[in-house]
Amino acid sequence: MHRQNYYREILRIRRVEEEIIRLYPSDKIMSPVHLSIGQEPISVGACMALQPEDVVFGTYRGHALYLAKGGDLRQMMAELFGKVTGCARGKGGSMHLIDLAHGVMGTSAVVGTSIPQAVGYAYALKAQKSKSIVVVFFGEGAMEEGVFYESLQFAALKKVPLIFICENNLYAIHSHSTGRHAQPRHCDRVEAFGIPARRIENNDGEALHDAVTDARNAILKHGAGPFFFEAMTYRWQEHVGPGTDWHLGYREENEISAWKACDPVLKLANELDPDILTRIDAEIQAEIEDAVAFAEGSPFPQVEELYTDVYA
Ligand SMILES: Cc1ncc(C[n+]2csc(CCOP(=O)(O)OP(=O)(O)O)c2C)c(N)n1
Repeated sequence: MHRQNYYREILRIRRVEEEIIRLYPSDKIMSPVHLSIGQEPISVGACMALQPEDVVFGTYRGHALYLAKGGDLRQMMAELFGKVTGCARGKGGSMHLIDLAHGVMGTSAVVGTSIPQAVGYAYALKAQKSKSIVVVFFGEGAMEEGVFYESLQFAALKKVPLIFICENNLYAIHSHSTGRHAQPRHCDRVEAFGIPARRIENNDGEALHDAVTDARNAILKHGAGPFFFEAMTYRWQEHVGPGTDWHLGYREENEISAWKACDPVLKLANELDPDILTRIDAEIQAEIEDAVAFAEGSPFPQVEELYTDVYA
């Protein structure tokens, strides 16, 4: 894995979300935001193991995934601003990002819903004997949905070219995972369906990258699949919104220090040449300024568009 690119991709997503935090009080961003700061290594590590023709499905906490898979930053920013140039023509907001040209098939506000869609897509790829795979990302909260188990069952039965990635950030809104699962060993439960499952500790995007690379090879060369990875990670901000939530009392601020200690941004910054770091920072800053200016300068959708792309 190219570590400089890994660093750059993570930093880019973090700077974009820091800009969202900065802009949020201005009310220019027209939708709720579920920030992924802290969790970026998971999307980046996994997506760096994919090819452009592979596709991903995600959740409302989807900025990192959208950007890591190559989603267009201008269109994402315009979508957050509710502008017609946004990736969902300004009607979806932060929770409904999509960029078909780059294999981002969509993100959804409803917990668990993109999982069966990903299985169906992978089933279609298999029928077409395609040389690409599907990766679906979801939180550990989605593992409480019945549809998750139906999806495992069908995906395992049909051996679809799919990788399930559970981003386990320990919390669903304000409740800890241990208070929600009688059997907390998620991988054991998944293995019971006949799906190889592995837990990856410490927000380790590089280990996830290698695991996804191997899984992808096994799928495409040997018809293996599906696979499941539980990637342990941690959300630094509040569940929804631009702030932090330590004051709510459901988690302690000192819990974050261990996660910050394994944050690749700090770790890799110490390893890379300072001149390269400065250049990367400047390039990212310029790209973000351009995307915000694009969003600001774009029009809102016309009233006539209200019912277009509405199916019922
Ligand atoms: C079907 C459904 N049930 C409940 C909700 C409300 N809800 C929104 S986010 C969330 C927590 C999900 O937690 P997790 O899957 O762990 O993802 P995270 O937010 O931690 O990324 C819940 C229950 C919803 N959006 N959809």
